[in-house]
Amino acid sequence: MNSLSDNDFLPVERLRELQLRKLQKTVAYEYDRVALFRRRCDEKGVKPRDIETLKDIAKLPFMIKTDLRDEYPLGLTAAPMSDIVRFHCSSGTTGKPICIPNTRNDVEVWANATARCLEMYGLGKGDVLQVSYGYGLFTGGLGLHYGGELLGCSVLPTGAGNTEKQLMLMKDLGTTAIACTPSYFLHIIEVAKKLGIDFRRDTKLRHGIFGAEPWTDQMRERIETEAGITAHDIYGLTEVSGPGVAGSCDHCRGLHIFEDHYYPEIIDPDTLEPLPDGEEGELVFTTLDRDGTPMIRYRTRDLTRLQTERCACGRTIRVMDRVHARSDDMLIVHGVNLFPSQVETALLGVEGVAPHYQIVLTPTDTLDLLEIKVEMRPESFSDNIRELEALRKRVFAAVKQIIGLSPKITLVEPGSLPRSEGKIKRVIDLRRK
Ligand code: DLL
Repeated sequence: MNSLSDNDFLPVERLRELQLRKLQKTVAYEYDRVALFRRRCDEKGVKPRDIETLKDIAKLPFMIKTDLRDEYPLGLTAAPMSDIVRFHCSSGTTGKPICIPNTRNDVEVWANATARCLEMYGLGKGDVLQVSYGYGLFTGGLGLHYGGELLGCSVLPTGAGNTEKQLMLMKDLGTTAIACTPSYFLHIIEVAKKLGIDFRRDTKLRHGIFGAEPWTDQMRERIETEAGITAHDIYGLTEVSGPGVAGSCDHCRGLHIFEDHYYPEIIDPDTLEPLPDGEEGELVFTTLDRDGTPMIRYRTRDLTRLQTERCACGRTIRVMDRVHARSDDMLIVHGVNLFPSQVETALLGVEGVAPHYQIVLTPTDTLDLLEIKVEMRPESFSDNIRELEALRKRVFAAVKQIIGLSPKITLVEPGSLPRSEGKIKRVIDLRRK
């Protein structure tokens, strides 16, 4: 066994002991150094010494994104500024950004988790890893970069964008794995088609490492078939480091959480009570090895479940279901809950349309108007009105069956909806303006 991944296979009791030790240390460290955390603990009447078992974590207060915004830029920093080697920030959609300072140790712990994740996908020395996530304040680029180097891959730091050049380098340098958002990879597939590049014939690409946004199992199959690669899921968030908090494994198709570094809980988002493994709710993380900005019971807003079954790969670290939705992604339309990923699932079952879509919600005097713009595939784009109407009806029926609402379906020309090099924006909700 490779020493990098030893903690993936620890006997469960030893893993829990390790987690408890680290949790106690983190809570004491945070209590000593971060005023907001100390105040909230004092209000709840809990002291670091009250954490005697892992279950006692439930006594601690939660942290939420607003705390990071309110304390922007450095109010939650626990380490001295002289120990900070890097900042990452995430802009969010509204208001102030959040800023996460990392110490050298934080960067190393993060690289360790990301390298283990890549190793789980089957990568190693000899692989050329093209990192096409954005470099900079976003954690995608540098996170995969450091993990890839630690594992011994040859990293090709292209960053996002400039797709034709990406494809040229992919061919010339023999890229075997690409890391980017799934929506950007769909765009890369389109550009490759236009340039007459066949991934199987012209490249050595075998792995795609996709994350930073939700993507469905149907999308995964589509990508695997079109590019002839294995599509792996990678999950993470800026607040607790970045990519590599969890990654998919071929045996379970969920995501193993590197829980010696990131302790997971699932809570009921309404009552905030912890839920047992197996039940779906909001994912909460406590960082166990970070010094710059430790996060204690950070509410991610992501909805998932921790699986109860032991994975056939032998790893003892727990598995969560793939994240298809955030609680704040949920749209309420005519009183019905709608997640964008449901629309993606429906579209991927209809021949003749591409998985590029946009949901537009417009207020009217009566019911809000739900419109879904869907791109046709080049081969089904024609002037034949009857054929187009038949396609529109097929899309309508597939979407209605899954979401239970009757949207206005508008078919649009191939390539006409915006593409993204990073996270894609699928919803335009004009009701919120
Ligand atoms: O997206 C970190 C990352 C970079 C992950 C590259 C994977 C690959 P943030 O910008 O802070 O960080 O956004 C974090 O993105 O809470 C989820 O809602 C969503 N997310 C991230 N990975 C996945 C995934 C990066 N694999 C937020 N599936 C998270 C679904 C994901 N959602």
